[in-house]
Amino acid sequence: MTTPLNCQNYINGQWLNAATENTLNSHNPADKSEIVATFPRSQADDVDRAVANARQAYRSWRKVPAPARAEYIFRVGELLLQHKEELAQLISREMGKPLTEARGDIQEGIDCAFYSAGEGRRLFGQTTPSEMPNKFAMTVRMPIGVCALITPWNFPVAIPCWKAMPALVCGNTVILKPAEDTPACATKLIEIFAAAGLPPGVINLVHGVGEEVGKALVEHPDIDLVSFTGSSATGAYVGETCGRTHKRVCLEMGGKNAQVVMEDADLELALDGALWGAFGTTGQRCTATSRLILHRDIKEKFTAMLRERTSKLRLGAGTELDTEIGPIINNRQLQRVHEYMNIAHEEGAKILIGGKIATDGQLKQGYFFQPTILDNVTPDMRVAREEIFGPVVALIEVSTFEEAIAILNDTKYGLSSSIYTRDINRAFAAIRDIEAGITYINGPTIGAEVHLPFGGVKQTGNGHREAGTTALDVFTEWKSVYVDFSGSLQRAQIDNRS
Ligand code: UN1
Repeated sequence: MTTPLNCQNYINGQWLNAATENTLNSHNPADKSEIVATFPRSQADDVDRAVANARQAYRSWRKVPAPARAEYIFRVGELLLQHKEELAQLISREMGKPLTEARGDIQEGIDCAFYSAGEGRRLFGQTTPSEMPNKFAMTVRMPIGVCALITPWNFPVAIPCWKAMPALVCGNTVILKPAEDTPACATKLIEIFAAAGLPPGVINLVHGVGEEVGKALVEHPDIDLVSFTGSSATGAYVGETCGRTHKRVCLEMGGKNAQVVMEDADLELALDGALWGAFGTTGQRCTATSRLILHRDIKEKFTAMLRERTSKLRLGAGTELDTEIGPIINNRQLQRVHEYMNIAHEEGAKILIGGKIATDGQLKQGYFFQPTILDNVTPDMRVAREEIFGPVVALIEVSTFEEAIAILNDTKYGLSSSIYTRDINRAFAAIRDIEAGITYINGPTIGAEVHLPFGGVKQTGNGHREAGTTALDVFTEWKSVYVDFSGSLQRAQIDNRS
């Protein structure tokens, strides 16, 4: 057992304890007796200090040429590559995901670094003709100011990266408030940003709990933008508060993603997709496959195939090489997932496999839940409507393509979606008719790439998209610029009309 990492806040280029000196611990979810890190339980005073420094730093950072700002982010990408293995070990230990997935988490951060940094030499605006003679018109992107980034534990490196990197390249300064479950991952990540030489105050880290640090940031009068990924309930509070206090806000919230398997699908391929989509990262992705919508002609066969493969999945600590399914992040989440089994049972669904807290051998040291398939699920059941965020997939039978799409869309969320079919016409009809921010054809619901927009429709988001060039729309505002070189007053809409 390694000694716990002593995490601190990072404010104005300095590592500091919280003003009150109160601390909290993070644990290894595969072995609850192991404390991974101790971190400050910061309060509003610490937030004030971070905001004041980020504001001060913003005054000069916004004037650093964007290609020069991007140089720092290229360096962060190189450092992440160098430290990939040790960071992956830490992610597996603190968050629980298997090492291969932990490497993927960091790789997503690396991809984001190189992609966002490339934007330093683009950040394109437009030029357009003026309606008046001897007048020039263009648009430029302007940074927004001080951004609060509130991030979840499930992608402790990728998500902070895909928020912070474009924010910084665009000329904003940032304060990261990471999830309470993964403070060590956030600390190591910010150490890397610091090692890249970013000027003091440009990136800051304030540890603590949502109700204290998150709240203080969201309500702070000197924060200009909040970017939040997390639950819909918290997102509603963040959105409401930002509306009241006139902040820019980008929200990424829940999902109830479905994979459709039509009767003409390649069933082996659909099976690989379903297993990865439903049980990858122990179902703890916003993009996880939570519903499998199966055509009745293949339902029985596919269900048997799925059950067989599910029964062979190996649970264990993420740090062990043969682990396929890691633990659930904490006891609260474990109990929540478990509670859904009662709900499923009461509503008439059948637990085909799994459904229990896993306690065999070493597993009882951690928060493990058996990969679970719920059968006989109907679209009105809670297990078909609510985000569970665990290794649980609900099977819903349909008779037609139209019914499949209608059920897929019958949710308040709209993040990711998938359909397996060999029929090109159905594939394109699905692309047109599915209500989601992401649609995969013959691929699982998880696995978004950083250069495409990421986000969802309906109650999953608030109209923004992170990643891709759309991240620039989150972290900049447009300015329209008119340059009149005629030397006289020219009244638009008037002087050019008779
Ligand atoms: C999330 O779960 O919030 O598409 C992010 C995916 C990953 C990102 C998931 N690239 O599954």
